[in-house]
Amino acid sequence: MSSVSVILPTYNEAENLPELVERLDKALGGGYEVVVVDDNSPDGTAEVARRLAERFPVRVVVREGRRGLSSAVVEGARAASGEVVVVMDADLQHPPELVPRLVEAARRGCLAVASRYVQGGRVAGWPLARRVTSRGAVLLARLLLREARGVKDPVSGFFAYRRDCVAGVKPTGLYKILLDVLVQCKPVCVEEIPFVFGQRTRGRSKLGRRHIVDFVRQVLVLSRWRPLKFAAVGATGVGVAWAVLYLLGWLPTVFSTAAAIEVSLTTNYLLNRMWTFADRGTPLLGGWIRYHAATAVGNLTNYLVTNVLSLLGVLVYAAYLAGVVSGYVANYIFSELEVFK
Ligand SMILES: Nc1nc2c(ncn2[C@@H]2O[C@H](COP(=O)(O)OP(=O)(O)O)[C@@H](O)[C@H]2O)c(=O)[nH]1
Ligand SMILES: [Mg+2]
Repeated sequence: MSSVSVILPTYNEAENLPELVERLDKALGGGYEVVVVDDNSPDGTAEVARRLAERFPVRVVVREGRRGLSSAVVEGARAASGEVVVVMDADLQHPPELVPRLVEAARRGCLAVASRYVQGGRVAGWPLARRVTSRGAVLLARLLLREARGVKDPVSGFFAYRRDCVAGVKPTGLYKILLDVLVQCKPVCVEEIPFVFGQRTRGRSKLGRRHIVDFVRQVLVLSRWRPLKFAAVGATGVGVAWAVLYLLGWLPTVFSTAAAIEVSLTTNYLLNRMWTFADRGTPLLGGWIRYHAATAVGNLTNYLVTNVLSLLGVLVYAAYLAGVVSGYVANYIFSELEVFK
């Protein structure tokens, strides 16, 4: 029985595994096991791992006909025996020398995240496009997932936590398993430890465009599709506003538009409160007031766009639709961050 299990998901990492296991052994000394979860790599990674098992406490799990970093990590945690699991890439981009510090924080009951985006952490040698994509991913995760908001690098692939929890996670995406751990395990504390994400010197990255699409889908799933629900509620609000504009057709547009906005704002708020953000327990009146403040920019934009377009001769219903579309994105961001926090 070892108290720490290092989970190494691998796909074509035969060239990196020996150096990694040797450095892990040096860093940890003893009382650990390595669980290699290999998706039947054509380069013979599993064979290399079995040879390493003759000299080190290495176990090998080979999955046939399956791919996916996240599911490999969970299967590794299920096969592991340690109280704490460390999850890391097998390509030496995650320095094994950091593992003892992660383990120490995890033993204290925290989710320990090796972080590229706290003071002292960084990535080495990434082209601008990859930097921007990574920052965008962090931003999206923190905007849509409350559990990720306090974490500077919620999409790191290098972390340590209690095994029982990681083993029970249901992966919602292909490769950002830390997001699942944050949302599904709800750790009481997260400790971020800075590290430099190194460059790959051997083998090649498996990251592709489909992983970006998969990531966006994963964040939407974990957010329980909130942005889409919010948009659906917004669509009902347009119907409500059109009805008000129709009923108040005898009033000047500057007044009927204001009434249409106020009434639909209120129905939108009520629907978002009982559906989109049902889990937040937002107080009825206080939330309604904050919702006014949060949607003020969007509503003002809507009001101006609608009136200007209708002055220019556009049918008021069409003008209103254009106004609503222009305010939607600003509204959503304010609601996430200020109203339903
Ligand atoms: N078991 C398994 N491991 C994978 C899979 N895809 C990637 N990995 C491993 O996950 C780690 C990170 O992958 P990598 O391609 O280096 O991603 P990058 O560092 O973001 O470019 C490496 O150890 C890979 O071998 C997969 O489909 N199955
Ligand atoms: Mg890598």
